[in-house]
Amino acid sequence: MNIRKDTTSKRQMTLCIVHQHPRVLLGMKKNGFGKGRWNGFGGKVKAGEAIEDAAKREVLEEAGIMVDHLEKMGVIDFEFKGNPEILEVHIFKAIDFTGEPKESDEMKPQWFNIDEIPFKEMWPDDIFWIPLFLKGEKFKGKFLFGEADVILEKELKVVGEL
Ligand code: 6U4
Repeated sequence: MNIRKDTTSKRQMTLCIVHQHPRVLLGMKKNGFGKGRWNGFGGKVKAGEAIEDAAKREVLEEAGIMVDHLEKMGVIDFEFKGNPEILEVHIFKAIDFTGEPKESDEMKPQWFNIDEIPFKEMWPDDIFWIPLFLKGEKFKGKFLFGEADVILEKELKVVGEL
């Protein structure tokens, strides 16, 4: 008998960008995955946790602020060649928050004008989907990364609903 073994698995992650037009709040990742890059706030969804709750928890842990209402803007699968784990990243927009952004062990928050987003110091996929995010469009996508985080394959489409 030939049993096919599917070795890929998906891990749910969150990513939240606070957008108070014309500025966005990003954080410089100080350690771990994506270190040295500006990014939204987020991380792994814990077992049994709702994705939106995970997004709020991560924003509080990493930026020290409480976001109340989140809008899901996109879902992107990130695959790294040779790694069977696919990151299913759920991207949220927050407008209002309480508290003052403050540096944590993981992230250093900073406001950027939307004309000055530091794409060169961000994940290379961000330049494709952040413009959609800023326009309020919802999107779905998939990126395959190779050596040195070079994009080998890219799929991105605007969707009516997620
Ligand atoms: P911990 O749990 O702290 O060990 P770590 O491995 O540091 O986790 P984590 O949890 O901070 O990672 O999550 C990584 C963050 O990076 C998530 O918010 C998802 C996000 N992310 C991953 N790939 C990305 C990509 N290609 N583009 C992007 N964000 C990405 O903009």
